[in-house]
Amino acid sequence: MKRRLFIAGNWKLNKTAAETTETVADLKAKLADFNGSLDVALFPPFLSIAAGQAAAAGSPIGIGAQNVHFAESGAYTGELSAAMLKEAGIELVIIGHSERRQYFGETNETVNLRTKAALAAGIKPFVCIGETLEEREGGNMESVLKAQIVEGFADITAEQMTNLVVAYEPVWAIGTGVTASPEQAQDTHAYIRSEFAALYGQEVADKVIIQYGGSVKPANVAELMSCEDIDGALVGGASLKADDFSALILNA
Ligand code: G2H
Repeated sequence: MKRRLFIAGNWKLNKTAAETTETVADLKAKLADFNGSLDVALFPPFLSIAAGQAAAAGSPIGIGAQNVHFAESGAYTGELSAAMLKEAGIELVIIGHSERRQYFGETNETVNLRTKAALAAGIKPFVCIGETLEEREGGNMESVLKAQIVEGFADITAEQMTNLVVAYEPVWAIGTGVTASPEQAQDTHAYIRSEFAALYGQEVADKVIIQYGGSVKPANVAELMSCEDIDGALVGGASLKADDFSALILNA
């Protein structure tokens, strides 16, 4: 069963509001004849989101945030709550990207708390999982992914699983230009889906959208998307220019 693809662009710490307006307007124009056969979203930095929303209005491009805190309010300097995102019209959020795990102390537990807070507010989480090169080469890939799934998705209901997106991003393929081969990616996606089947049953697991992320480009997207268990892409570098991202969407 092939699920509806979701192609999303994670802009990370790139693009001011003015640059966001320009790029989204350009992308919207380039997608004027897009047939809407898949879902598309961009995740600009927080302060560029409003510009992205305004520029994307009337287009199929969703605009989301790159993080959300789990508390409703309190002494959490620098964080934003799910209610604040929702009030700003944000309905999509990335949670637990490997850069958050690597540089900002994000753990499976905090990923789980953030995911539950987003879902409770009616915001669709894009929950990132993935192993490092050391973990893969050490033979620990499956145990690392399993812990990320069991701990990161604890208390998430079967119904909620069909309202979120999982992004599998092998850390060794992020921003490095190295992409997992379609076979490597498919094998790992199938493993991830089997872990969701163990937790929720095959019927639910078959509905879970699992994106691939890590150096996805216009030239390799079609082959990756043709794999049975790959349901979209979380794209970094190749989402920054409208030319590249529109080509990637149209090639998917
Ligand atoms: C992985 C990906 C986007 P890139 O981080 O989330 O980035 O496509 O640049 O490897």
